[in-house]
Amino acid sequence: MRTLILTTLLALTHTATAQEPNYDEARVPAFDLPDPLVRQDGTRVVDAAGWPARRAELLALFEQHVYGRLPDHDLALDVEVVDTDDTALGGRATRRQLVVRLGSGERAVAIELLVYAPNDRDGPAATFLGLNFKGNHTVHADPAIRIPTSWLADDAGFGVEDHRASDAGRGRRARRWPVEHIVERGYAFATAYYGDIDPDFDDGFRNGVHALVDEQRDGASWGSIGAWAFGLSRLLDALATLPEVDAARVAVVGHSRLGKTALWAGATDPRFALVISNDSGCGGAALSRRRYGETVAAITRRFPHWFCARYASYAGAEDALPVDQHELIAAIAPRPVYVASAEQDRWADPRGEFLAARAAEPVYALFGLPGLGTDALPEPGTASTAGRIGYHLRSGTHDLTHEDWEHFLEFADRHLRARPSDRR
Ligand code: GTR
Repeated sequence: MRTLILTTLLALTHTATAQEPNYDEARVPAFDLPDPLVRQDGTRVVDAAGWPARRAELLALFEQHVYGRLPDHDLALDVEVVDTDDTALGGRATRRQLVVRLGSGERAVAIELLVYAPNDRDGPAATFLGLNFKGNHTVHADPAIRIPTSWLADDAGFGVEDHRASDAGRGRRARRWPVEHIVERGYAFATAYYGDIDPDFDDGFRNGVHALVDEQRDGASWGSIGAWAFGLSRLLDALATLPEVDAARVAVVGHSRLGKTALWAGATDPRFALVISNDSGCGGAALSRRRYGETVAAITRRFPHWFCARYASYAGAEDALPVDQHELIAAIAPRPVYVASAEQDRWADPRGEFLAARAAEPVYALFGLPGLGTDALPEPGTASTAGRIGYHLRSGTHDLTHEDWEHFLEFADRHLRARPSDRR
C-alpha cells in the first residue's frame, strides 16, 4: 500500500513537472526544422514551378498529422439574404445578414453571416472575413444584428445562459472589431460566430459540419479547426454572391484558436488573398519544436477535438512531426501573410511565431518576393510590413486590439489596395 501511495505521489510530481510550461529561452531544446523546399523523396524544389506540387504534399501532411482531412466540397450550399440596410453605421455602410445553409435535411447547418460594406466605394470592396467567439451581435452595438440561436459556452459577462445567447451580449466585444474604422478605410467587414459552424466542445464530432459528412473516423479525420476552416471557405462562397464584395480580395483573419483556423483556411483555400493570424500560438504560427509555452502535449490534453487524433501522438515527440508550423505559413505562398504576436502572450510563444514566419521566407524567395525584411524580432510596438510576410509584436497580453488592426490595415493597404485612390 505504502509503495503504491509513494509511486502515485511520484507519478503526480512527475506529471506536474512535465506540465509546467517552459518560459526559459535557455531551455528551448536544439532542433532541426524540416526544410519546406525539400520534398518527401529528398529532392529539392528549386523554382516557383515546382512549388504547387510541394505545397500539395505539405497540405496532405498537415491533414494527416495535425488538422485532419478536409471533406470534399460537394455539400449543398444555400445562401439567403435576410437583411439589407444601406443606412447602417450612420449611413456610411450597407449592412447585410445572410443565412448560409450547408447540407440538407435535419442535419443541415445554418451559419449567420454579418457583412458591412462601405457605401463610399467605386466598386466591390476588399473584405476582412473573421470568425468571432461570442456571436455576431457582440461585435457591434447595432441593434439590428441577429443573435445566434446555436450553442454557446455559458458566459454571464456576455449574457450567455444555458448555452443560449441574449441581447445582454450586444456590442460586448466591439473593442476587438473596429467596424466603423475598417469601413472608413474602404474595406468591407464580414463575420460569423464560429459555433454556428461547429460548437467548440468535444462531442465525438456529432454536431456542426462534422455531422454533414458520413465517414468512418480514423486518426486523420478532421477536428474543429478543420471544421471552422471549411466553414470559412463556404462563407467565402457566400460572400462571392454579394455585389459589394470583391471575392478576389478577401483577407481571412482570426485571433487565437481562430488565428490557427485562419492559417489553415488560408493555406488550404487559395482564394483567400491575404491571411492574418493574431496570437495563434501552438498549432498556429508558433514552431512546435521549440516547446515554449503551450506544447503539443498541453493543447491536445485540453483541446483534443481541435485536431486530428494523430496529432496527440506528437506530445513530447515534436521532432517526429513531419512538418512544423513554418510550413503552414509557407503553404500560403506566394500570397501575403501576416503574423501578429503580443509580448506578454508567452503561452503563444511570440518568438516561435516570428521564427516560423522567418523560416517560411525561402518559399517566397522562390517567387522573387521579399519575406519579413528583418532577421531580428521587432521591438514591441513596431511592425514589419514591407515584405510579403508581415509581422508585429504588440506590447501587452493575449488579445485582439485596435493597434493590431492598424497594422493589419496598413498591410492590407499594401497588398489589397482597398482605397479607391490606390486602386489601379
Ligand atoms: C487557449 C489555448 C490556446 C488558444 C486560446 C484561445 O486556452 O491554449 O491555444 O487557442 O485558448 O483560442 O483562446
